[in-house]
Amino acid sequence: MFRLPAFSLILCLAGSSFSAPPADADPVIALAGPLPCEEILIPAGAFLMGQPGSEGDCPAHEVSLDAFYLDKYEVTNGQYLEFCRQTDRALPEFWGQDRYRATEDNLDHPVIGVSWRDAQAYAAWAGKRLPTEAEFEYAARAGSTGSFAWGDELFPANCNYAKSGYGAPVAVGSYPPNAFGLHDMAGNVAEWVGDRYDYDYYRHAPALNPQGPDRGRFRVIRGGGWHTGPGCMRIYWRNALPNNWVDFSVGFRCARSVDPAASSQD
Ligand SMILES: [Ca+2]
Repeated sequence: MFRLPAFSLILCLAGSSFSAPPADADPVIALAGPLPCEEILIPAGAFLMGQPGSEGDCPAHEVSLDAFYLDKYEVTNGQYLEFCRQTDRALPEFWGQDRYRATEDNLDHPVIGVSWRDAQAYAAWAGKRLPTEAEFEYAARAGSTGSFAWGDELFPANCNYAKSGYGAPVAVGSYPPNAFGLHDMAGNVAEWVGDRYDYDYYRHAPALNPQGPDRGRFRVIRGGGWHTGPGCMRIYWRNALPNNWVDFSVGFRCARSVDPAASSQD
């Protein structure tokens, strides 16, 4: 079982600048709750979201965010399976298929085959929420202004994508973390975020804590997956799927507001 005794060990990063944690800091916290989970406190700050140009991930625009917590890893098969057992929820699509590592022998691999509604339900059960699209990009950048968290070039050793040679998800945390200590923000599985999708949203998005459009059946996915090409690994890349879609390359991770009153998602 994955239950933890009721404790909360907080060794977190304080501050409001856009800077990575110092090398000797341990920003990971272990939570009391339905499952053990490691989170990282992402400091408040401002960043340039998107890229210059005229596509859907344009224009680059300044966004300011409050501090928030973000899961260090993608939600795993083991965590999602426990959620299904405790809530009588149906198992994910593709469950039992080893080619997607969606079996009880792969509990440390990311869950796939879950819809946005499934992801949102899991997050609510865990006392969390999905990250906003802006939170995801800010956390994925971890201070980087390049196309990737590690610079401007992509190599198979950087993350699990179509050219990495696995042809399947790998255990979460198999690749190095970014400067915030987050793993797999690029690759392994693409990740649902909370926002609805609008191709032109960046042209009129608010500068402070944007939450996405008010209407729309499509939800944003971020980060690219094991099945997708190098373009989807770019830090500003965005795409969207219907909220009831399930995919063998899409999972999620959870976020949590520092101020609980700031959380709302529907
Ligand atoms: Ca990912």
